[in-house]
Amino acid sequence: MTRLFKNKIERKKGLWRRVVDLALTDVRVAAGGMDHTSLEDLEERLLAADFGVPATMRLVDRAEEALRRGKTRGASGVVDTLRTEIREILDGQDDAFLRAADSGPTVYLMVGVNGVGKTTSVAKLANHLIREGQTVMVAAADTFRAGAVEQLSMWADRIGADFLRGQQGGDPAAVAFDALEAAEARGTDVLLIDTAGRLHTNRSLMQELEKIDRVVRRRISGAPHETLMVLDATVGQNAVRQLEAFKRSVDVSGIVLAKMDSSARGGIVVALRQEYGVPVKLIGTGEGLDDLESFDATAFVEGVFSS
Ligand SMILES: Nc1nc2c(ncn2[C@@H]2O[C@H](COP(=O)(O)OP(=O)(O)OP(=O)(O)O)[C@@H](O)[C@H]2O)c(=O)[nH]1
Ligand SMILES: [Mg+2]
Repeated sequence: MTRLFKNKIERKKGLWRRVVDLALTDVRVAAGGMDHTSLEDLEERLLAADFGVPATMRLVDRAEEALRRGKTRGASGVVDTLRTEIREILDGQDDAFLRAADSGPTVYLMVGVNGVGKTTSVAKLANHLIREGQTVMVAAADTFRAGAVEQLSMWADRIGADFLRGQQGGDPAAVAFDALEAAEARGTDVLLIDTAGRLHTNRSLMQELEKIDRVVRRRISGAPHETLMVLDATVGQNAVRQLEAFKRSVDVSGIVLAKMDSSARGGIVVALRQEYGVPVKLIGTGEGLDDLESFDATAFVEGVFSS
């Protein structure tokens, strides 16, 4: 498997500062003022920052253990322990890259619940790839919501992507199939398939998604090269439940964490990885085309505990 991104998506200056200030100041403050009596405080703040119960337990246990054994000397020791532990949770995260096909079109499937930012993320990613010199087709396999096809069509016009239109009310799996055929025929480098938002509790819509996935798998071996689940960073632990449910239907390979600009709880990145092993690959930092950045685990960990 070759890698698709030639360059890392540029991180905007100050983003990590913002993530840390918004999301993790409390955690940093708690860790910085750590002594034997404030483990509970640290635990509360980790939970509030959306680290989730398993990651929080793991981090608090380690901090406690380190304090008990006297391995660490007060605050800076705890900070070091937490930094190491979070880095370990995020380890192996190949943040900057998405998988690409060795030959033929690379296919990415974008999935998620309603309104999380799928279509916007498709546009942002397509825009980035076009700027890198790739030819890109976007397919509107959201035939359900009125206006969804037009929304993507407008983005495609604006960024210069090929566009494959689905019929309103038509079978989204058929749209995906047509798009695969067209991308192959035209020698397109990357095909991005946008899907309708669906609640993970709606069995028939999840079956529809499974069908789209099946069609893609049958038509092109190795595809989809990434199944990207878009999650809204502002919904907290709900995002973890959504991932859990979608993983039962499709093989989610990476996460696009949208709306990170409005989230006050960056620990969700750690929770998703700790609980389901799925890496956050991209983050959305606004509504504009340029508001997409690659997730950098090292910068994240440094950011969490730098002062
Ligand atoms: N602040 C912010 N807003 C975002 C981001 N990504 C998307 N949005 C906004 O979220 C809203 C929904 O975005 P869409 O891309 O239409 O979401 P969707 O998942 O395709 O929605 P459905 O197709 O209806 O399920 C829009 O108003 C977007 O501008 C982001 O990273 N930050
Ligand atoms: Mg959409």
